[in-house]
Amino acid sequence: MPLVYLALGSNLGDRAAHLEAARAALARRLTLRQASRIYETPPWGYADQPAFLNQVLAAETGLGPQALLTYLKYLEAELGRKPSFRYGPRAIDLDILFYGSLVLETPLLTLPHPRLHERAFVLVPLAEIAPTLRHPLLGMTVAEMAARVDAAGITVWEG
Ligand code: PH2
Ligand code: MG
Ligand code: MG
Repeated sequence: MPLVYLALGSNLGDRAAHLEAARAALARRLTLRQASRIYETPPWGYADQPAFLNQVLAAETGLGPQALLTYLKYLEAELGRKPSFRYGPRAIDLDILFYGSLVLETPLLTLPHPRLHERAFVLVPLAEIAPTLRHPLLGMTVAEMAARVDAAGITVWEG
């Protein structure tokens, strides 16, 4: 089964509880293999919103990429996510970063995640659990990508 890497994010309500509920819900359909620590991260893309908690998970799943995406969207709704605007605040965000080394571009899903290499809030936790993972299109490892982004303001969240 392919190893998939998922990004979890929350910046509304009880952020840590949202991440915990997401991990528990994901474990119903995926076998969780690794979890990064939780990081508190400054909002990226749209500054005027609360800080996020972010975490990255590695998991095995029998779900194909599209079925996995559908499942993540279903879980976001089940966990209480309400519609917002692009890069805006959300109770829970579940994104696929990598699906094995699959490269895919469909109207609904692009893999690897098309902006992961720009995002310190993804690369810092990802580098903790998968520093040698190589981006199939960019040729760089996660550690190399993480070294190129500005990680200012990102801290391990101690609860
Ligand atoms: N998610 C976004 C937009 N901006 N910033 C941080 N720090 N963490 C996120 O998870 C995040 C964001 C849209 O998905
Ligand atoms: Mg996102
Ligand atoms: Mg998302």
